[in-house]
Amino acid sequence: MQVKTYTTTPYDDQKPGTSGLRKKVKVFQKPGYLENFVQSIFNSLENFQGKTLVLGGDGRFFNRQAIQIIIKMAAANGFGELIIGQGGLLSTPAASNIIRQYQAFGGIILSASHNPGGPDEDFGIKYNVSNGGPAPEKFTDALYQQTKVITSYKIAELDDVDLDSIGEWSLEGLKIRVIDSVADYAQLMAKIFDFELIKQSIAAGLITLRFDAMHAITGPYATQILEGMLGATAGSVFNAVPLEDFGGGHPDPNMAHAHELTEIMFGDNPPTLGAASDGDGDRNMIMGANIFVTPSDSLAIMAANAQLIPAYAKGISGVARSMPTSQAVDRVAQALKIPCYETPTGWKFFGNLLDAGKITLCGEESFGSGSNHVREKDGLWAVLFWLNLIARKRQSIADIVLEHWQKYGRDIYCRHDYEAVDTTIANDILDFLRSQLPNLQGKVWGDYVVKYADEFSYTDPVDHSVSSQQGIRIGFSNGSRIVFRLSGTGTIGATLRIYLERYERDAQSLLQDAQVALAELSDIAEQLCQVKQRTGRTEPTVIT
Ligand code: VG1
Ligand code: CO
Repeated sequence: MQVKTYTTTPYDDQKPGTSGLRKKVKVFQKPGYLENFVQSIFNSLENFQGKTLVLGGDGRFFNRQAIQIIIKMAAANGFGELIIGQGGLLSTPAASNIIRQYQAFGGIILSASHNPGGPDEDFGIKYNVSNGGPAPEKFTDALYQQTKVITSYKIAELDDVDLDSIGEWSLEGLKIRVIDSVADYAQLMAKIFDFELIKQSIAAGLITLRFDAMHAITGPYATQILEGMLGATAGSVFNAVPLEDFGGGHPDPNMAHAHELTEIMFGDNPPTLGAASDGDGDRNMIMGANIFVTPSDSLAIMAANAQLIPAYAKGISGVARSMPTSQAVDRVAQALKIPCYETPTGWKFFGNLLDAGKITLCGEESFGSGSNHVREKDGLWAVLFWLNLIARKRQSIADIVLEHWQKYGRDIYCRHDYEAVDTTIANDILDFLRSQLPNLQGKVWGDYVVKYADEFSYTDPVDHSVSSQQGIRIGFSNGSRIVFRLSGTGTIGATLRIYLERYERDAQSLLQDAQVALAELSDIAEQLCQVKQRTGRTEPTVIT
């Protein structure tokens, strides 16, 4: 194999964020930019000669070009086998499954997830390790160091690979397999859930559904599973064809961006279940007729009912949630007498807990939930979980949620995002918040008395690694919380996320409107961080 070595100079902005490196496509197209990062990944790895690498992406603009480059670099660096999703497509959970199922050394996933795609929008790349999960911080830190000192990268002189034909080829000692992107994942889902029961319920007209694939990667997966295997009416899955620019939208499953679905679910004759997923298929939004289930509640309800799902029928060992996620699942864990872990934001922090068997289910407020079946969050898995649940319980989603609140109380929850804030202003806001922490305890605003105020730091219970500065937490004596943190996935300026949460036990007040119920906390948050005052904005960019 002819290998060429190119000299290069480092870029200083290749620090991976919450989920890999995300930049504008134009940045990734700069000479050597993608190559530097990929070579730095390989430079951070050891003992991968002759081993297998999985490759796939969410199909956004630049996916195909990037895959061809990575194939040649992986070959030049000594991988022995590449497993690639047909068309260069793999959803993030499917890629995680392929790494595990084929016992690959690791995988490179090309995605900027919920960020928009297209020539002027975002691209992303991340490395997953052999358990199928995102590389831990120790690895991404080492990788960042590599990007700062890189001097050359290697490319094998090979022809482009035909990504569209399923099959196996040998190219000068390198094995290349292009596989069906959906088949293995669909089989895994059929093993976890009671497909027969869901199918019967759909056939009997007890369950109707709509799934908004948002022109992103889950289109083919959802069509094959929901319509093909489970018999949902043709057209139940809409916006089902993946487009390089996601049809110009944000492929982010929340009521702000999945408005088509939201209109259906709050319109006349809504189906039993409405759901949407994101750019790379790892997020989910669950809706019932006239109701939106917050991701934090969804996780809690899944944990409380897990024994109704075949794969979890013997019980769950524990649960975990990211720190800003509401405490709803904590209450379930307490009732089930199982541990509940609080981790920093990002799926990479769940990997060790899952590997060690300490948890079975985990989730984040940002529309992510998952289990030990893979090492990524999994959008369609959550949809199938809810389908299985309503088929078993024969209840509407609204009834399931209300029953849950009646038993555990409701953690009324909402997130306010201020996007594209000037980076200096955003950092000043965080510094300003930090400066107040020592003096906040005992401070009173009406019914809200500050119980604790700190900056979240996490010690991994398995490898004891410490991750500090993971968000500012203000906890109140009535169980309410405000959390502030800066996003690690944005590509323009900084995004300030404010997470608001209030616990309600009173049966008469369970059905309140979240915005109304959280108005006072929102005012307190503004007094604490002054984002409106400092940016001149009058409201958040997105409320989810
Ligand atoms: C966001 C979410 C976080 C999620 C991450 C990746 O990160 O808040 O919960 O794990 O996106 O999700 P941040 O740093 O912007 O808050 V995805 O679907 O982009 O892979
Ligand atoms: Co995603």
